[in-house]
Formats: sequence, C-alpha cells, structure tokens
Amino acid sequence: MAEIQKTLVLLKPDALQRDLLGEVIRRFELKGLKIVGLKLIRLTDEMLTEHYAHLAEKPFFPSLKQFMMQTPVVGLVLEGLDSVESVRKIVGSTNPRNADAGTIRADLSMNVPSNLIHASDSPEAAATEVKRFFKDDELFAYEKITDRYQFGEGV
Ligand code: DAT
Ligand code: MG
Repeated sequence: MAEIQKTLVLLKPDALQRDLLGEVIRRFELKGLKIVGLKLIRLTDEMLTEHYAHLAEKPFFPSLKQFMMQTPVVGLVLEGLDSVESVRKIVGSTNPRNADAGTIRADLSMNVPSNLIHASDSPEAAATEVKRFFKDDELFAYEKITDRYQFGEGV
C-alpha cells in the first residue's frame, strides 16, 4: 500500500555553485512532491560525521566532509506518496556517469561527490534525517488545491 511519506533532500555545494538550485527544486515540484520544509543549512563536521557515518572508513571521507562544508546547502523536506523511493528514482545512482538518463544526476552532473543531491535511502533513514536537519516548527502541513491529484485516490 502506498503511504504518504516525508523524505530529506540536501542540495550540495556544487548545486549552489553551478546555479542549479532552482532547476533541481523545479524537478521535484513538477513530479508533484510537496515542499514541507526548506532552508539554508551550514553543515558542521559533527553533523557530517553523523550523517555520513556509513562512509567513515572510506578514504574519501575527509574530503567528502570538506566538500559539503564549502558553502551552505539547501535542506528540503518533500512529502508525497512513497516519496522516499520516488525521490531516489528521480535523483539517480550515486555515480552520475552510471545514472539512468532523465535522472537529475545523469542529466546535470558528471562526478562524485559533486552529484548535486543527497536523498534519504529508506523510510527509516528519512525519519532520522528529517529530524537531524529540521525542527518540528520548521515543517509545515498545508493544503494545496492539487493535492487531490497527487495524494490519496488521485481523482
Ligand atoms: P548516495 O548519495 O547515492 O546515497 P552514498 O550514501 O553511498 O550515496 O554516498 C554518499 C556520498 O558520498 C555520495 O553522494 C558521494 C560520496 N561518495 C560515494 N562514493 C564515493 C567515492 N567512491 N568517491 C568519492 N565520493 C564518494
Ligand atoms: Mg546515501
């Protein structure tokens, strides 16, 4: 059964530097995902050590953290039916050169770690990551007139 989920997205420093913030957000809007959280975040070494704990042993871990602190990142919380999986599909594989054409990473990027976006990879990770970056009062519940098409029965 499809369920309404929230998922966490970060637009990385390469998206900001390359003036792609609007383009990436536009793609999520076009899909019908609802923006329920949106802000600039200055990531710290501590936050990144927690966020990328699964990569702590990798040789590229220090440079990955440095990269993520080059500029503020944009934090987004996106809501929709099965939004965790939907967003991962739109974002594409980690290495943009292997990503399917039509995904954001394939269409707009060429390299790691500068693959433009972080997106939660499971409902459990999404719940943890939304809490990691957003306070309760930074999340918004509101109705859009298009909800009837993109949520629930779809009619
Ligand atoms: P994803 O971002 O697709 O969830 P991940 O969680 O495995 O991928 O890795 C997090 C980020 O770390 C990824 O977006 C880019 C960077 N990264 C992963 N593998 C890398 C590598 N071999 N060299 C450099 N950076 C890498
Ligand atoms: Mg990941």
